[in-house]
Amino acid sequence: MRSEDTKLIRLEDYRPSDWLIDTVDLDISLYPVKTRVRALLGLRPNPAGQPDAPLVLDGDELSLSALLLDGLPVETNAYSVTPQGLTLHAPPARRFTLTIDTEIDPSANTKLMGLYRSSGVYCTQCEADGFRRISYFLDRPDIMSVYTVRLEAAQAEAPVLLSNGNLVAAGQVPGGERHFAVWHDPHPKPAYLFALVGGALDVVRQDYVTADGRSVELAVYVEPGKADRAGWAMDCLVRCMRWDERVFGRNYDLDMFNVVAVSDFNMGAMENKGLNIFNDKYVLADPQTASDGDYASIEAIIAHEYFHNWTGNRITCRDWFQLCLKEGLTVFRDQEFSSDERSRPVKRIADVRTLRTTQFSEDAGPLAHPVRPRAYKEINNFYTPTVYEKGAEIIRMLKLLVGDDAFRAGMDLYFLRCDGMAATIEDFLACFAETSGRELAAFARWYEQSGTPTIVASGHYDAAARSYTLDLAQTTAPTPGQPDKVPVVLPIVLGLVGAGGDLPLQTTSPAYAGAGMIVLDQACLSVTFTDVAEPPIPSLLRGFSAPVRLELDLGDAELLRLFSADSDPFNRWQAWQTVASRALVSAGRDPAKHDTLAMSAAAMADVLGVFLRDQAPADPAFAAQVLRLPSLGDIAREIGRDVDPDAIFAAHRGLSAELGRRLGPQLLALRDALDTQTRYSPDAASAGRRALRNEGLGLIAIAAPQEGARLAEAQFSTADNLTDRLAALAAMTLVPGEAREALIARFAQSCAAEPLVMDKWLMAQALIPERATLDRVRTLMQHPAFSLGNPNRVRALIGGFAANMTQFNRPDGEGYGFIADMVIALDRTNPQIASRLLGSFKSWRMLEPGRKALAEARLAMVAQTPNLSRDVADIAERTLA
Ligand code: B3K
Ligand code: ZN
Repeated sequence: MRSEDTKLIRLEDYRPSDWLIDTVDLDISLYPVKTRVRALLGLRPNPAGQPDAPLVLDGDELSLSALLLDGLPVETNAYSVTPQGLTLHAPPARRFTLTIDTEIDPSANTKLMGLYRSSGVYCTQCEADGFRRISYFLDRPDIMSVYTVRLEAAQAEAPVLLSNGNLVAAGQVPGGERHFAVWHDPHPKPAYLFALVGGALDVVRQDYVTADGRSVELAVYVEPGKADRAGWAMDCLVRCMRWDERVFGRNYDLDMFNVVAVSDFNMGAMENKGLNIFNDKYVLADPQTASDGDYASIEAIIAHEYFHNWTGNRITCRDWFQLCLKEGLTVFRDQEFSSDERSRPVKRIADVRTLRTTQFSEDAGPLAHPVRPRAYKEINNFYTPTVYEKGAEIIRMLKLLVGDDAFRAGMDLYFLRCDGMAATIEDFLACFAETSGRELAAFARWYEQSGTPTIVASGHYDAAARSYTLDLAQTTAPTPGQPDKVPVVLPIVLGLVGAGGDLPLQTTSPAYAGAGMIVLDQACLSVTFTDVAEPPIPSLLRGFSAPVRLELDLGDAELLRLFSADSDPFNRWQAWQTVASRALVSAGRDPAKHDTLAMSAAAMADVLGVFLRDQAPADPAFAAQVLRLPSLGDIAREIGRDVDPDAIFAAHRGLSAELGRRLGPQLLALRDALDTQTRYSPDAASAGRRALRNEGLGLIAIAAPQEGARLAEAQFSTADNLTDRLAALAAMTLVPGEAREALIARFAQSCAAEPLVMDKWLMAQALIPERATLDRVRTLMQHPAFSLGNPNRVRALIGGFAANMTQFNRPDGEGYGFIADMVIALDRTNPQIASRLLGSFKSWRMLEPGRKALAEARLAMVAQTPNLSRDVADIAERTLA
C-alpha cells in the first residue's frame, strides 16, 4: 500500500476558501526540460472565509525559484515550501499580489497531468488537479480568476502558441529565435480550465457567426500533414454550436474557439475554456482511418466539450463532489444532440447498452458510489460511468417529471441565475422546483443513493370489470456504505398494448401523471386502469424512462408480440433483448439447459426471420441493434453469482450459431440487398446499412466458419472504408486458422503507419476468445506499433484484453496476473491509466469460487505493492473492501 497516509476528503467538510484570486497573469517560457513559469496572482481575503488565515497554496512536484509579495522578495521565515505546497504564514489582510516562479520539466511528465510534451507538442491537462503541477495555487474549482497568459517558445519548435480566450498580442522576442503570444480570457474560470498548447501544428479554420451576432474564428489544430482529417470534427462543431443556440438558447462567448488534437491523452478530451484539447482519436477522421463508430464518437465528444462551455465553464462546480452537475448534464446534452442528428431510438438503445455494460456493472460491485459521492481519496477515480451516464439519466428523468416546458424554463433560469458561479446540485434543482412548482427533495435522492433499483411488475386483467391492475414494487440492493435503501422517484412511461395497438389509458390513480406516465415514488404501488377492452400486454419503461432493472411477469410469447407490435421502438428492442437474455441466462447458469437454448433459438429465429424480411430493410440501424445479442457482461450480471464466464460464452456462441444457421440465407440476401456500392458516407443511415450487413456477417461466421471466412476475406478486399474492413477482421478473428493469420497480417500491412488504426488491429486480437490470446498479447507488446507510454495503445491492447471476458477470467488466473502486473508497471509512469485498468476487476465478487479466489489474490498483491500511487491504492482498497 501507499506509505504516506491519504486523506479522505468529505463533502460535509466543505468550507469556502479564506482567500480569493481575482487575476492570474502567467508568463510561461516553454523549454523541453526546463520550462519557466511566472505566476502573478491578484489576491484578497474572502469575506466568506476566516480572517487572518494563512495562505495555503497547493503544489505537486513543484520547485520554487522565487517568491515576491507586492513585488518584493518574501523573507524565508515568512513562508514554508515543499514540492506539495507553499504556505504564507501571515499574509496581509488586504489585496496584494504574489509572484511565484517555478520551473518544470514537461518532457519528464509521464503522468500527462499538468504541462507535458506529446510527440513534440506542449500541452496541458489540468482537471481535476493538474494546475498545481504548473504553479502553486488555490487549486479548487470555486476559485475563479481572470487569466492573462504570455507564452514564449522557440519559433522552430512551437510556431503555434495557444491559450484560453482571445489572442491579444504576438511577436518576436529580440534575438529572433523565440516568439511570444499573449492570450486574455475575460471570463473568470477555475484553474482546472486553464490550458496552453505550443507546437508545430496544421490547422483547419472556419468563420462562424453566432445567433446573437458574434463573429467567431473556429480552428481545429492537428499534427502536421493531418489537416485533411479534421473536416468532420469542424463540421460537427458547427452543427453542435447551431444546435445549442436552437435547443438551449446558448451562444458562444469568445472571438475564438480552438480545438487541438494530441496523440498522448489520458481520456477523450477536455473542455478548457476556448481551447478544447482532444485525444486525436476523437478528432481525426477519414473513411480509411476512422470507423462509423469513430465518426459518431467524434460527433458526440466534440459536442460534449463544446456544450461544457455553458454547463461546466460559465457555470462550474463548487467542489468536486458536484462533478455530476457539469458531467451528467453535459452528457445529457450531447446525447440529445446526437439523437437529433441521428436516429433517436437507435441512439437511445446504444446509450442504454453502454449504461448497462459500464454503469450497471459498476453499481453492482464494490466500486458502486452515489452520483454525488460523499467522500473521496482521489477525485480522478470518480470520473465514472455513474457520475457521467447515471448522472445524465437523472437529468432525463427530471425532464420527464417536470415536462418539456418547465425543463427548458428551468435550464434558462439556471443559466441566468448561476452564470459565473461555482454551483451545487441544490442550486441546479432549485431552478426546476421553481419553474415546475414541484417539490424535488425526494427526487434528489437519486444523487445520494447508489445501486440500480429493481422494479418488480405484475399485471392482472379483470374481464368482468374490464379493468387492468398493475402492481409495481421497487427495491435497491445494499451497496458499499449504504446497507439500507429508500425508495427513489421513478418515472415509468408505459402503454397497454392490445391486438390493434395501444389502448387508451384511463385511471383515477394519483400516481398517473398523464401523458402515459406513472410516477412510482414509494416502495410499492398498484394502479388500476379502467375501460380496458381486452387483456393487454404492458409495455413498461418506454424509452427506458428510468435507469432500473425491470422484472416483468411476461412470457416469451407476449414479449415476442411486443417485439412486433409495440409502438415504442425502444421497448420493441428491449422485448427482444429480454427474450434473448432469458435464454442466455438459463443456459449460462446451467450448461445442461443447452437443449432449451436450441428450442428458444428456433422460436426466436422464426420471429426474427419475419422481422428481417418485413422491417429490417426500412431501418437497418435498428435492425442491427436487434441482431446484436446482450453482452456477456450483461448476462453475467443477470446471473449475479457463481458466474462461470466460459458457460456464458458457450451459451452466447450457441445461440448466435443457431440463429446464424437458421437465418443464414436470409442474412446473405440482406447483405446483398444492402450493398449499395455507393461511395462511403459517414451519415447515420449509411452507417446503419453497414452495421446490419456486418452484424449478419458476424452471425454467419459463427454459424458457418468457412463461409464466414470467405465472405470476410472478400469484404476485406473490396471495402472502400475502415468500417467494413474492421468488421471483416472481427468476423475473421472468430475463425481460427491460417486464413485468419493471413488477414491479420494484411490488415497490419495496410495501416502500419496509422497508429489509430493499428490500435484497432491490436484490440481485435486482444479480444479473440481463445486460450492463446494471452500469449498473443504478450507478443504484441513487443510490436513496434505498441508502446506502454501511450494511453491509446495501452487501452487498445491491454484494455482490450481486460475486456475479453473469457480470457481475462481464465480459470487458471493468468489473465488476472497479467493485468495486475500491467497495473503495477503502469503505475510507475501514469497512475490514472493504471487505476482505470485496475477497474477491470470490479465484477470479481460475482465469479464462481475458483476464479473469485484467484482474482482476489491478484488484487491483494496489487494492494500490497509498495509505493503505489494514490489512484491505484484507492481502487485496490475499495475493490477489495
Ligand atoms: N472534464 C473532462 C474529464 C477530466 C478527467 C480528469 N481526470 C472531460 C469531459 O468530461 O468532458
Ligand atoms: Zn464532460
